Amino acid sequence: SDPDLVARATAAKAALGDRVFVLGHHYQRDEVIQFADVTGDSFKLAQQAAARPDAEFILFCGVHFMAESADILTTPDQKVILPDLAAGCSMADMAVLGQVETAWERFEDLGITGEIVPVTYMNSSADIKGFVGRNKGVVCTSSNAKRALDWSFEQGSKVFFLPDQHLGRNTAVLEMGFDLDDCVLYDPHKPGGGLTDDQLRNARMILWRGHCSVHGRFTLESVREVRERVPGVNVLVHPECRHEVVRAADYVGSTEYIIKALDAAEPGSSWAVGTELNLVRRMALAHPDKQIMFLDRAVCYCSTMNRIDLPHLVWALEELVAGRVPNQITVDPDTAHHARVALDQMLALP
Ligand code: CIZ
Ligand code: SF4
Repeated sequence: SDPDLVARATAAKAALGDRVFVLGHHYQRDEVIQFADVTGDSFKLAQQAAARPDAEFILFCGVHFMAESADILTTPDQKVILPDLAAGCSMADMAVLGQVETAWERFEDLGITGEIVPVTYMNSSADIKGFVGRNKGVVCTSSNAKRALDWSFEQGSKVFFLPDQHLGRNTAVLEMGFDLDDCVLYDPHKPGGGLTDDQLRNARMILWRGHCSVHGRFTLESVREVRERVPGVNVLVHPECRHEVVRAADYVGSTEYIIKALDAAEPGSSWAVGTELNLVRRMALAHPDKQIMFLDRAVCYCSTMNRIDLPHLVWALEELVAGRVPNQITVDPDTAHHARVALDQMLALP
């Protein structure tokens, strides 16, 4: 990275000292990660933000929904900053509150809301988490999705899973023994979600039609191709991948799981990893004694994660040094309260 920008970021961060705490998501660029005080997946970063009540500024190098979660979990005096406001998440954007409320009204008309527990993946807007909190549901991450579903099926007989259809389906079918037929796909762009009344009445999992634009691009063909090319390869994927990809893989798990698996892998072993490219490249560099490769060379970075680059980081830090607060992310108190209820329910899962 540009030595001048590195020097400016270093100087600005030193000038701010403990007033600023820089969080870096694993999918961030190396040029940004080098300035992170802590790295993690979205869940770990939310916890880390909450564990730093003395830091005046939480500089969040990640995407918008993560900065919102940090704002919800930190004190009112702390300011959460996202270095580029255009760093959104295409998956989170696939579930807009108005659409979700329309779906819920449909369920109400059918008289089934009493049996439905809404569950939202961490990768969703604060509005959606607030909706879930208001309706006695729970937030989940890719590492506790099964526990969240187990709890939900103790509360009701159906789950309305937002916004990632793949995480919902993979967890229900591969970890809980559901049939594919137990899951239906609610499409917010079709009248009535594209589902009949009977389909909704009979379903155990109502999956929202959302997906990750990075993980959703890995295909069964990617898995076949790498197995042919690299004999003995271990295929390791994130549960945001399509069902058939996860089924064909050898290992599936969250970002933190993937990192631990690669750290613990035998020297000389080969790994084809189906997750974001910045992370896979960093893991390959960290383990030159293992053959760590990307599951499909046609899939690339998360473009919104990559919006946070060194120039944006330098700008945000220098604004803070100058006494201004750039790009603050705030969640309105009512939404934050209900979102917090759903997040706390997750933290209380057995
Ligand atoms: O796909 C993502 O953005 C993930 C896995 C985020 C996270 O850290 O949970
Ligand atoms: Fe969203 Fe996928 Fe990017 Fe994660 S990798 S921030 S889920 S688009």
